[in-house]
Amino acid sequence: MTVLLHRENEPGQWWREAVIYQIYPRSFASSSGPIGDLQGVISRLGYLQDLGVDALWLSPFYLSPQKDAGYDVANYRQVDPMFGTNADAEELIAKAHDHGLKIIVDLVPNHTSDQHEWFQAALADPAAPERDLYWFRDGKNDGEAPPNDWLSVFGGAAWTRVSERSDALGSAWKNDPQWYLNLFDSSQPDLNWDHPKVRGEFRDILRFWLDRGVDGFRVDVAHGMVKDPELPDWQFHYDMVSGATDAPADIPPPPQWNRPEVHDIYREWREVLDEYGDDRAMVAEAWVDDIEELAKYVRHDEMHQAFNFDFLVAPFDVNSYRSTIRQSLAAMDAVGAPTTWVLSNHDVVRAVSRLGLRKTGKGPNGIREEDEQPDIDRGFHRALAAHVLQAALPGSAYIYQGEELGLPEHMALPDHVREDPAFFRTHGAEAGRDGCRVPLPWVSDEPSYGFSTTGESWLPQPDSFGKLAADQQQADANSTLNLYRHLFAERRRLHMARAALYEVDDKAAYLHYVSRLTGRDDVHVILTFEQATELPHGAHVLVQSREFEGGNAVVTVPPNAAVWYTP
Ligand code: TEU
Repeated sequence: MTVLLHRENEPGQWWREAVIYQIYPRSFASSSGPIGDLQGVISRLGYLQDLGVDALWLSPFYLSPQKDAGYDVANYRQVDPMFGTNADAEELIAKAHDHGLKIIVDLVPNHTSDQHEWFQAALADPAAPERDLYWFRDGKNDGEAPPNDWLSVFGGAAWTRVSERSDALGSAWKNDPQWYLNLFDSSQPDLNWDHPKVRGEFRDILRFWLDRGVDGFRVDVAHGMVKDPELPDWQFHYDMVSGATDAPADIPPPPQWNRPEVHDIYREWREVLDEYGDDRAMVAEAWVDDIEELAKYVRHDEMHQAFNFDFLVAPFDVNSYRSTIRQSLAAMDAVGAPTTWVLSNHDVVRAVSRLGLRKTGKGPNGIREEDEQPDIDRGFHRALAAHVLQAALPGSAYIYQGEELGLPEHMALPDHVREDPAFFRTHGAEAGRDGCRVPLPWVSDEPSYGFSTTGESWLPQPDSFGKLAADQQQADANSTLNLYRHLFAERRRLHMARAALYEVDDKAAYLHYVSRLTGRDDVHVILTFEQATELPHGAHVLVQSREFEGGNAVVTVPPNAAVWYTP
């Protein structure tokens, strides 16, 4: 039985079909010392163009004390000297465009850094009007206890007592009864989005970067910005990644996550973007618990895309993948938005390692030597297969830097080099995200594998990076890198992103789809799981995630593999 899951689209705006490559600037390439920078990115634009991606999303490069690797912004209009200058950012935007690449920058509106001038003014004086721009509240029990019981995503309480800060320099600070809200680290105070000044400031920040030519924004914690102003207690378990909660059904929804009022903000922003035409886009990072809720973020007058984390967290099994793909397409089609397909980012264990664990799905927050070690061979094959499927699906595909090299997670980082606040705030119970943020290997026989010109790297790289370095893979026709290049070239040539998608045989132990587009032959896409399957006689293979025998009468696709073919 064949079922239509998604109709063919007319050619549309770039973001409806793009492969978007995430650059984590600290770890991509460095023209200087141990930390990556914008000139490093500029030096590798040719590589990215050759890879065949359409757009780059850069994690934050703004002025920041780097308490959360730049997701703690002290000045939204200034490039941190660690990454370069504003002139470098403008050069990057222009040169990326010359290479045919769009640029998406990260926007972190839920919180600022504690070094932001607003927060510094708020700390300095309990009567400062800047306190209203954040969530300062008197503590309970004469200031001894936090205003409510909320927990930080990174561990511990979500409130910090002003008087405990050594830098709260106002004359009255020692007696300051107030606490401030930080849903993430204490260095990341949450902004008060009910305040018109906050709203106005971010509209201006959007314009600032739009005027410099960026093609869009990735919006951090897009589901967190509005809080119930009553700040009621709420301490049920809420998994930030899956959005799942164990709160009983009769409990009110979370007072801090996914409040309906967030959508008003995105409508305002959409008006700003629309002033610049219909080619600039916003993508929501919103960890919400069902895809219909996610679809609300991409209604016609809100954002353009939302990260599809259901795909990322789906266990690697046929039923989970099948239902996630169906539901994702249905939910996004219902609001006219492209579906996105996300497998990795800078917050989760790399796909090669994650998919090699006994239990697949979202995976742990980091892997250490004493933890279960993945079967890297199996994880590698599954990661390639999942990406080959991903590139075939209609909509927009996200790829995290280094996935195209088949990089594993660094699973032996010594604790003393870790920087993720989640590691510290959980007192080491979670390893945290440093293992997926290790600087990329470019040249196998250079110090830091060619990551930096000085040979330094802010995190140590595992030995396995040597043979995975880009220069080795470039030279090897059968490398992972060349597979990805071929994959993206075929996706583009065959317009897979705008084709109709049919599901064939919803009972099989493997996935089987047909991509259909007026004017070209049907492309069949198969993803196997535990069992091998055979292709029909005479099938012409276009893309395969791993080597298997072709040309014989019977072509067998092994387990954990994906293939595109024409019958
Ligand atoms: O992440 C949102 C988020 O809450 C999770 O991805 C979280 O970081 C994860 O559960 C691990 O603890 C965004 C950014 O992607 C992330 O890098 C930032 O740390 C976070 O917001 C705060 O800005």
